[in-house]
Amino acid sequence: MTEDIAERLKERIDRNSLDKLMEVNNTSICKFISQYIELCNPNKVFVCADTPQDFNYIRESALRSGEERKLEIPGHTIHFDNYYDQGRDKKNTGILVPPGVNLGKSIETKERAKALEEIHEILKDIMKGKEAFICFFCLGPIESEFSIPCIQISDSSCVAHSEIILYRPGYKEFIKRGPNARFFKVVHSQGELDERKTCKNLDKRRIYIDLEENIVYSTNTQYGGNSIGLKKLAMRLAIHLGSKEGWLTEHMLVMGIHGPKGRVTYFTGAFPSLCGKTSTAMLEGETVVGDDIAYLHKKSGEVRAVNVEKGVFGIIQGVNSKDDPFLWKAFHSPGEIIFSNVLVTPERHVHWIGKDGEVPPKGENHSGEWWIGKEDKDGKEILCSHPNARLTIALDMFENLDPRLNDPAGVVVGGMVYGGRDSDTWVPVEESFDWTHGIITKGASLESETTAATLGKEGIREFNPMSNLDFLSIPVGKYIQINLDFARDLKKPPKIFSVNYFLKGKDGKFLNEKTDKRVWYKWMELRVHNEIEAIETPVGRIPRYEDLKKLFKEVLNKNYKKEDYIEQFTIRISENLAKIDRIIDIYKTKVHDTPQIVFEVLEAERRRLLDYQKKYGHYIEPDALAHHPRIG
Ligand code: SPV
Ligand code: MN
Repeated sequence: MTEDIAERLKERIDRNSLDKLMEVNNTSICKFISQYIELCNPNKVFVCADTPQDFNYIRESALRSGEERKLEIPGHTIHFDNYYDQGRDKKNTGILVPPGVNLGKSIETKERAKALEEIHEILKDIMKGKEAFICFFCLGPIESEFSIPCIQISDSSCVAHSEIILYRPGYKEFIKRGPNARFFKVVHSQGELDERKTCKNLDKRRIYIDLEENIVYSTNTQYGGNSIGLKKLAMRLAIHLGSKEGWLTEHMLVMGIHGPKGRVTYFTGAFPSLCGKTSTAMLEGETVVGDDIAYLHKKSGEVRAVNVEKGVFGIIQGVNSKDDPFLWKAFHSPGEIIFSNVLVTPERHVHWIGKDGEVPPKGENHSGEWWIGKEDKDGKEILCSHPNARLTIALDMFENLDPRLNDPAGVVVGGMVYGGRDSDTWVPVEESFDWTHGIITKGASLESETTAATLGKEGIREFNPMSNLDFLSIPVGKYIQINLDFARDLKKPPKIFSVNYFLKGKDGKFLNEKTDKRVWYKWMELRVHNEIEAIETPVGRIPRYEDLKKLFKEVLNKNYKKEDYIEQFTIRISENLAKIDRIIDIYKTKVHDTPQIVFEVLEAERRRLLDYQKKYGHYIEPDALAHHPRIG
C-alpha cells in the first residue's frame, strides 16, 4: 500500500479499527475506505471484524443513537423510517451508464459521469459529526464458489445491524481471498435526521448503481430496500456480473418441498414484492433456505441455487397465527428482531395490519404519535402500520430452517415457480410444457398488480418479467435470452410452474385460502418426479381433481369440492388471449432487444388458445380436457 494512503487512514481511524482493516491486507479496500472517509467526513470510524464484541458494539450503537428502541421481548427492537420513505424509490434509483449504452425503457438509468458528480456532491461531509461503520460481508455461503464478498460503509448503525442479521460475516472471507479478490462495495448515508431519527432530506434521496466499479451509493434514505446495499442494490451488480460469467441472480425464494418417503425436492420461486414470497418460503410442512434472492449456477448438468442471504427482511402485514405459524412463533420468542414501521403501544408491544386481536387505540408508528382514525396531510387514513412494514430476522430463528442453508455447493433445483398478483387470468397452479415455454409464457410474461412495496399507486397491472424487472441492470431482452440459454441444454432442466394465489371469482372474492398453496407445492413436487398425471390445456398442464382432492385431505384435512376445483381451474380463454396481446405489445414497444423466439412461442400459444376456443368456447372447464389429445 502506498505510504500516503496508510498515513491518511491513520489520521481518521483509531488504532484498534485500523489494525482490523490492515489485517485484510487489500490495497484497493484501503483506497476505497480512505476516499469515502475523507469525502463523507465522519468524526469516528468503526471497523467490524465479525467478533461477538464487534457485533454487540453495532447493536448497542443502534440503541444509543436512537435509530432503534427496545421492545418488551428481549432482543426485539423497533425502528422507524420517514413517513415518505416507506418503499423502494424507483424514480431515484438508477443504473449508471456511459453515453450510448441503452438498457431499454423499463430500466431506470442515469448518465454515469453526471450522476457520479451529483452523488459525490451529496456525499460531501454527509457523515460529519457521526460514526461510520465499516463492515465486511459475504453474499452467499462462506467458502463457496457462488459467493461474492462485499464491503460497506454506512453511517447508520441500524443498517449495519440489519446487515449482520441478514448476511453472512465476510471479514475472514476477505482475508482468505487475498489482495486480488473481486468484491462489491457499498456507500450509504442516511443523511441528516430529525428528532424522530428519520431522514430529513428526502429530496436528496439517491440510489445509484455503478456497474463499472461494482459500487453502489445510497443517500438520504433509511427504508431497507433503498439502504441495505447488500440487498437489491448489490443484486443489480450481481445480475450484471453473472451475465458475463454465465450464472443467474434471481428474485427468488429457495425452499425444500417434502415429498413421499422423506424425499426433499428443492424449488425456487419468483414473486414480485408483497405477493406471498416470504409466506411461501415459510410454508408449514416444508423447509426454508431463503425468501428473497438466489444465485443460480449450472453444475454437472444440474441447476443449483444458494440463498444470497441468511435472514429475512420480510413483510409483516397480514402475518397471523393461523396462516404463518413459523413467523408467528419467532415473533413471540426472545431473540434478535428489528421491527420497522409497525405500531408500538405504550407498553412496548407491537401491532400491525392483519395481526390477530384488536388494534390498540393508540401508540406510535411511522407517522409519529398515532390513534385510530388519524389522517395524513392528504386526508388519507393512516392505518396502525405501513402496508410495507417489515421485520428483520435471522433464518436460524425459525424451526423450519432447511439444513442446507449454508451448503457451499447449493441445492439442486427441481422446480421453478413464477407467480404474481393476478385477479383474472392464470389458474392457481400450472406446469409449463418445457423450459423454453416456461421461461417465456410464465417467467417473461409475468404481470402483477402494484403493491405498497414501491412508492406510487397500488393495484395497477404491471409487467414484471421473472419478478426481477425492478432489479435488472442489463437489457430485458438480453436477460430473457440468458434465462432461455441457461438450462435449455440440460438433460433434465428444472420444471417450470406458474402459481396464482390471487385469482378471484365472479363475485370479486379470492377463490383460494392462503393455506391452499401448501397443496400446490406438494402437487408440483410429485410432478417433478413424474409421479402423477396432469391435464394438458392450451397454456400448460393442470392438476386432476382426484389428485388435488387427495392432497387437500392429506395436507390440510380439507374436503376439496369439485365445484371449487372447476371454478379455480377453468381455463379463461379470453383473459389469456388478452394477456398475450398485452405481453406481445410490451415486447414489441417497450423492449428493444426482444429475442425472436419470445414472439414465436407466444404466437403459438395464441393459436392454441384460438383453436380451443372454437371447439370449447371462452371458458373451458378442466373436465372437458381431461381426455383430450393436445391440439396444435
Ligand atoms: C422487495 O420489495 O422485493 C423486498 C424488500 O424484498 S426490498 O428490500 O425493499 O426490495
Ligand atoms: Mn424482494
